[in-house]
Amino acid sequence: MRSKLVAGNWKMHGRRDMAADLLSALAPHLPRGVDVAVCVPFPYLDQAGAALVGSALHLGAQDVSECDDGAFTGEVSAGMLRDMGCRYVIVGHSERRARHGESSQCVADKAATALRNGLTPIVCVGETKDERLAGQTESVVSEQLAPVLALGADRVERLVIAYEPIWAIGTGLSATVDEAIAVHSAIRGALGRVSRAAADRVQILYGGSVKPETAPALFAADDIDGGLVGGAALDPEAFLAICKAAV
Ligand code: G2H
Repeated sequence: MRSKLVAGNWKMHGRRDMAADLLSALAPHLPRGVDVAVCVPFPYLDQAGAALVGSALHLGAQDVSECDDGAFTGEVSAGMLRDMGCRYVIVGHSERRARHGESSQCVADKAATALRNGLTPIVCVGETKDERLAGQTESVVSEQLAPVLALGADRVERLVIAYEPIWAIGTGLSATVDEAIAVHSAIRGALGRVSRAAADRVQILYGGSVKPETAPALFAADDIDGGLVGGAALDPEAFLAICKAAV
């Protein structure tokens, strides 16, 4: 039986005070029975890591270099994220694929580097509105996942995957439960072709305008193992309600 995971993605929001306020509003009130993480901007990881010592709230980052140490100006290594106390790192968020031209192979390389350094990558996949309308959702997601699944059973079994339809991100328009289930079960099927353990163990999160009102029905589905939450993760009351919906 897989546990549920709710990860907040703060994106490029806030300043030092907001990070402190959010963490102190969340950490003491986490429900039991669900793993919860916050993926904070790089500059506040150290502050967050210190604030979360002894807390059940896990720390994550929003990106990582596929390279280890070296002359890579502006990049942040997986080893640095470990130093900051991170457990998770988001890779291949659509905002990075679109704005920074990250290919699916690059995303797989980032996932491999994260795993080698003891981090759990949250690998994001998802289709555009046009791709959905053209009936290409499953083929797009399958192509995005192919280099990740090629990492082999040993590594795939340690991933988290987030299905985030691009048309639902930050739009207030969530996928319906049935739309999400269809893609999640296709992903589960693809994991099963890697190994039985991958299909059993890998948590598949839904992301895209998750709200306290939509979370309960989404999280009740067998193949939806929690959420990757953007906008609502900036409101502690809403984020905690979403976490409770996963219990
Ligand atoms: C999707 C999600 C978090 P939001 O990007 O990864 O953001 O919940 O604001 O749609």
